[in-house]
Amino acid sequence: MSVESSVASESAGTAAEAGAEATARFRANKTIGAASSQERVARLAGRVIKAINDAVFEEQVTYDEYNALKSWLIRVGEDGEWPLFLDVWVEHSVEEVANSSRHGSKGTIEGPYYVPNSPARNTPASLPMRESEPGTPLLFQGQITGLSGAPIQDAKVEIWHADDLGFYSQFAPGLPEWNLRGTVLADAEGRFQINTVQPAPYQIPTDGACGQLIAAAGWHAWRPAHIHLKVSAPGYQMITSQLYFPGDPHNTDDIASAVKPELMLDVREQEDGQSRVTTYDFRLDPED
Ligand code: MBD
Ligand code: FE
Repeated sequence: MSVESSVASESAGTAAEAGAEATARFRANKTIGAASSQERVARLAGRVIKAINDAVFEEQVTYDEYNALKSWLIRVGEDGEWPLFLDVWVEHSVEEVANSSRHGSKGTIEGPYYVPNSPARNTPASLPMRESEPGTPLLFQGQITGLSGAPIQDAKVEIWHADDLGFYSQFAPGLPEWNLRGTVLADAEGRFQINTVQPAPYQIPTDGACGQLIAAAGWHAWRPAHIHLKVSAPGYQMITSQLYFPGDPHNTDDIASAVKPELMLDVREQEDGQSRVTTYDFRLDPED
């Protein structure tokens, strides 16, 4: 396939296709830890069930509304959108709880579109991309240190993001497998330089169950443009994060509630007027 035709054939695909892929990825990649104790299961499941029943009484929910909920939940599964639904509306609070005792860089949610084992390259590196990848070229650079600011050896940056049309490789048809996904190995001082293109804002699929809820509630489906990262080094806690671009209209109303002030990039125009550069440093907490 030529570069032109591969750009031209790129499309959103259907919600059910992206959902099926995200569901399969989750099943393949996430190992569920040791089962919780019976007490913990009873406590958590009991609270969630009680919260729903409380809402039924407080809102005087009708049978029509109960059946609408039932058919919608069935559809979430059929569309494979449980990963999307949970990562958009629930993961942000789980992340906040999980990382509340860290002292280093802030993290945020992983979302449904991470793929492990992306192609590894030494810094300075370009992410895998098409020959004429659309979008503004972006040099993303920085340094990975410990809490004291001392450089860390053998650090690496896993990075993945949407393209200039807002599509993720492996979750939208017509894109090369590893497009705009890579693992960059930092130098001996923890410094990295990554050439990529600036991602576009992302609209979650509107033709599936989540889109149906958004339309029915009069919400919007947008996330601000963002770069996903996992930064790690031996002896340190991995940080999962996302970085955002100043001025994006959805920085203040992200549907996934995953923007934090500490995650805003400072993006400069390069002298050529055609490309941009941004520097962001990571401080990793030691393993406990
Ligand atoms: C995304 O790209 C994303 O990052 C999240 C959290 C949810 C849906 C799509
Ligand atoms: Fe994303």
